[in-house]
Amino acid sequence: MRIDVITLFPELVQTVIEYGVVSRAAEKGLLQLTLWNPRDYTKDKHRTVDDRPYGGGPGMLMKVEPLQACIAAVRLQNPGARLIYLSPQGRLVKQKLINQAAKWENLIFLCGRYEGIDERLLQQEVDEEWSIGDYVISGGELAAMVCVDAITRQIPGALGHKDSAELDSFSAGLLDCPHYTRPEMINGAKVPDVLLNGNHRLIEEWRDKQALGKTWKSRPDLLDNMELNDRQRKLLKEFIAEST
Ligand code: 4F9
Repeated sequence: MRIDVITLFPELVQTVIEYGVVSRAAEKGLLQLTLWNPRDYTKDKHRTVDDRPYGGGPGMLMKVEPLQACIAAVRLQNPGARLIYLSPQGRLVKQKLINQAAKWENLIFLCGRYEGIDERLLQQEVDEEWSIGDYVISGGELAAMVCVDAITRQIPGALGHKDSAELDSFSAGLLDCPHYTRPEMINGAKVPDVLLNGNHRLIEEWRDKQALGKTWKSRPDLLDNMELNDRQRKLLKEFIAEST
């Protein structure tokens, strides 16, 4: 998969492929990340990348011509890629969208800085507008890095099979169950007995029940659009009974 990112801070975005799963995916050739800086497409002596908004007011916008030239250069190298603009106005990014995008093969992320980008340029160039959540951050870079990481995890071969994407939290639409490691006792808090007994059927049942219970407690909205099977409904009923 090839992902191009257009950003005024390429050194920041580059760090997403320097660690962990994403770094190994890049080494294996599963992900090719290319960074593009609109500043390299300026023509004035000061390499200006911002411009004033029509109508006045505080804040600046990204200067149009360097951005246009940069996008054109990216499209030459990555034709047919979908261009995704990251902004709080975009479609909320959920696991399902990430999983779809991982199959698209070629992506371009456009990171805005300052107050954003001229509306006409967005209309003409952008295929999708995504948001990673209802908050404002200082630019699209951190959002692009979140998306690159999440998408890379879904590329076949990127994860070792022990942490395969199917085992991830959210693959079943539920939150993850709690996890425990050594020591057996931490400040008086013991590991749940079921995890120490080696009964793998009981352990799996406990984990499924905890995942359902955690989701019910913390994110009940996730259960609203889910069809639980008989076993899951029984486990959640037990969890609720035990928690009251
Ligand atoms: C982008 C916020 C994506 C949430 C970009 C300021 C942004 C954002 N999701 N905020 N620039």
